Amino acid sequence: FQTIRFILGDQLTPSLSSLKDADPDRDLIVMAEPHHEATYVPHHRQKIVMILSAMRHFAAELRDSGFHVEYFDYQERPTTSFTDALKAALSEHGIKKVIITEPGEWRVKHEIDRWSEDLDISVEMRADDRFFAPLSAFADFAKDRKELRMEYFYRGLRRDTGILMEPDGKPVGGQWNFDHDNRKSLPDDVTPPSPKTFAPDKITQGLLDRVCDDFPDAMGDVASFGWPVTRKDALEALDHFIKHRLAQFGDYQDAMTVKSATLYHSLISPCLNTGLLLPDEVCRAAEKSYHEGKAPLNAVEGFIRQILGWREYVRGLYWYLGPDYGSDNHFDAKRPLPGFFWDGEVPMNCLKQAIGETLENAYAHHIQRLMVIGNFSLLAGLDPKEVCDWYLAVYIDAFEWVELPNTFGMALYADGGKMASKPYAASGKYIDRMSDYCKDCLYNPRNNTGKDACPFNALYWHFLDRNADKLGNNPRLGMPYRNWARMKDDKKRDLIAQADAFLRKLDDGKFDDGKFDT
Ligand code: FAD
Ligand code: DLZ
Ligand code: SF4
Repeated sequence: FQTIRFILGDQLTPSLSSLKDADPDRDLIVMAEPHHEATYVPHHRQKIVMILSAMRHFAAELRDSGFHVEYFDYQERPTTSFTDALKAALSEHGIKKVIITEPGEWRVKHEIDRWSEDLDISVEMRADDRFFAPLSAFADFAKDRKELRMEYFYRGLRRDTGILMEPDGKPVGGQWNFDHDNRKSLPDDVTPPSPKTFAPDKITQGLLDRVCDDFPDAMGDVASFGWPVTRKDALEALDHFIKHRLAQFGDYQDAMTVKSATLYHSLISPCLNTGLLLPDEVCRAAEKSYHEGKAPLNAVEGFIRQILGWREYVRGLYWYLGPDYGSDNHFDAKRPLPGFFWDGEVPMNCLKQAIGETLENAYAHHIQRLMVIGNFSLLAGLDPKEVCDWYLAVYIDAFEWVELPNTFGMALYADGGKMASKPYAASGKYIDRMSDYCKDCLYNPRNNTGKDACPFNALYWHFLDRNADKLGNNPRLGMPYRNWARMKDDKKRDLIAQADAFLRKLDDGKFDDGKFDT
């Protein structure tokens, strides 16, 4: 063999740039399950199983198409790092050249950047073209702009791709954004259909049987595992979503309910992020459903906006802002992550539901991630690094390029507004409006102080008050700051005391019976 084609665990795409001109006679495929990749955060067990199973299936498919694959699995051929695996393959086959597609995080990129010098080989790193926009497009967009907002990047990509565009260059339906239609709570008599799940095959079951013993520091339950692990599964999952869920996706996009952990969401993020599905085919399938009259525009635009808009935008932002993005701490938030993030034992029902479902399924939908867990972390002043590491560990779809901007930038505003124009801070009244969580909670979302007051309410004002120097001039927060200024002093004092009492209990680890005195 003349060249190694090194394939990473989130690069499971036959049309990958590093595979484009690969020849089974000349090129050796190398894939690895290094110890470090499974342990740099205590990943959810379902995440480890999904990635390793999908990798093993992909390797088998490459072998079926004639390639020789050197596969360093963690059981039979254990390695510590990608470098370690590459070294073994290089010396076994006497090869001096490696081709690889750029990885999904700075940490791995820095590791690969050392290969040429440290191993005395030639390394060709190719662009990852499985996105709509090359990285240079984001740099062009960012040039001369004061604010890097998603909406304008998204509109540019709508024009470039023609997705949901009229021939005259106008957006289909005459408007770019249907968000105002997409904020319904779920009516009592509506029950979302179950998502498509996939019974574990032999490869997946073998991993499920071993994961608890072999990765003792990993977290989360394995019982509910039903994730796609092959391209075939992924296409079925997409088809099922388009047929059975897309039409309601828009209406209930921001809703939360104890009745369903997934509502009408697509659950395709792990497939997109590992390369089992490509964003273009997903958006085109949704667009087709609209043109065939099977799903309304608010649903289809809302769904496409997540992929062509948010997903492309956060990827551009991650690479544009450089490897130090994630080291700021705009609000100087220092509170350690409470223990209930790891066991879901918390009396606040919204957190119990969102964290509990996360631990059970390695999944929570966007509004749970943003407006329940993220909102709590923001208001309670949790340390951004600890929060980001938690998100990177627990979600089936968590790779740093997408996890970090969402958590650090969008949910925590720890970047001081590089991503979001204001913090996504909200009181319990928002959660009550968008969910049925409060009905079964010890607390009352309408009360701000007193024993049964929803903790989010006082925390919301505490957050605004303690950060008034950093947020007071933000025009998008004019209204709440005016309300705060108009409030009577004794009411303000009560709210601050209520929040302080809650935070003291949190710090003392006593937040387990759900009762506290002001
Ligand atoms: P759907 O609601 O069906 O959306 C369709 C697709 O759109 C998703 O599969 C995803 O690929 C894309 N998408 C939606 N929202 C976003 C977004 N904000 N950024 C990027 N892509 C988006 N998404 C990840 O893929 N990995 C993460 O690690 C991740 N961490 C997050 C952390 C926080 C704090 C927040 C608020 C959001 C995070 N998201 C992350 C975005 C979003 O919550 C998930 O993509 C979504 O919940 C995945 O479920 P789904 O496939 O059912 O999504
Ligand atoms: C997250 C992860 C895990 C758990 N395991 C592997 C693995 O065994 N092999 C692999 O190539 N990648 C794995 N990954 C993904 C990497 O940590 C990392 O996010 C990607 O390589 C970035 O492109
Ligand atoms: Fe969450 Fe407050 Fe509602 Fe309880 S009352 S579920 S803590 S928002």
